[in-house]
Amino acid sequence: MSKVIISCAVTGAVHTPTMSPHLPFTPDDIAAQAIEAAEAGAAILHLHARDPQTGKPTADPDVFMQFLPRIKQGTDAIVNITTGGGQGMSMDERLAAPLLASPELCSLNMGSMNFGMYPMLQRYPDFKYDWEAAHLEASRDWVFKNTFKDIEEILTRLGQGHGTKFEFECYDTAHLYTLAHFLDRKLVTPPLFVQSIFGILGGAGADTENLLHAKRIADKLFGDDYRWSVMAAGRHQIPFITMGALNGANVRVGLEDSLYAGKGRLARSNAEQVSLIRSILEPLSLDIATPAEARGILALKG
Ligand code: KMH
Ligand code: ZN
Repeated sequence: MSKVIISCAVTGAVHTPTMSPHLPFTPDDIAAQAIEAAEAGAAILHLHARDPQTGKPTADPDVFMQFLPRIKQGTDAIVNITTGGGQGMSMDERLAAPLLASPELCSLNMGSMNFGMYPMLQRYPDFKYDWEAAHLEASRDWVFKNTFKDIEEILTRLGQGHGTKFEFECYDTAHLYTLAHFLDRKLVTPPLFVQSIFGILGGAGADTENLLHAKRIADKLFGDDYRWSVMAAGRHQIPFITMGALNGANVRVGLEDSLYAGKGRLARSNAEQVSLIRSILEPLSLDIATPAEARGILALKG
């Protein structure tokens, strides 16, 4: 059985500082938590940047450059930079840091969709920073835009231009068919790293049927040409990725996807979630891939 690659999505652009004191947002904290997550067993570090003063998601490449070199120096883990960015960011903004850093891996969202964060407003009556409530509220009328043209631009500029490979973010079965379309056009090269995502409002729900269906369709479309990974939002994170791993998937954890490490208990760090999934998978005889092994499995440029 192939080893399991653990990805860790360190901070993202969904959660806000009031939701957890452990959500890293300064360059120091992002670097420290990323390195600690790699030491705990994450082979891939998925990274967004945030304004160092307020924690608001930013696409500013200067901010990325305040933590990327430190992470590179402090770990051998694979760096994966977001191309999804956050609400209100243009394609040029979303591509600025990836084009500058030319990482081995970037996220690539496989379709436009609603991305609902506004239900979280009900749980947090008092926000520390002005932008937080507005950020959640704005998701009511925001389309996460990833058109065919956008996807093609990312594949051409980053993929062909820099040899970057992708974590293909598939929020529903339709996105697998879009990926198959780009495979037909030879704009993507196997092995494809397919991230099946469950539990985002606007995407497929966290139901076991969806997980199994995603695998069935991916098997049908890609055969041996893909490496599967699973992530799920909020409380679904650990149960869902465990089910995924038992069905042959790699897994993604991190505070981007869930702030918790157990029922009602905030994760104190990204590393805690990495250790938690390790402590579940290893007794099931699922071995964890090192960064070097993950590079081989995903055929990254290294
Ligand atoms: N926020 C996650 C559901 C990206 O950064 O491009 C998926 C993600 C997308 O990480
Ligand atoms: Zn992300």
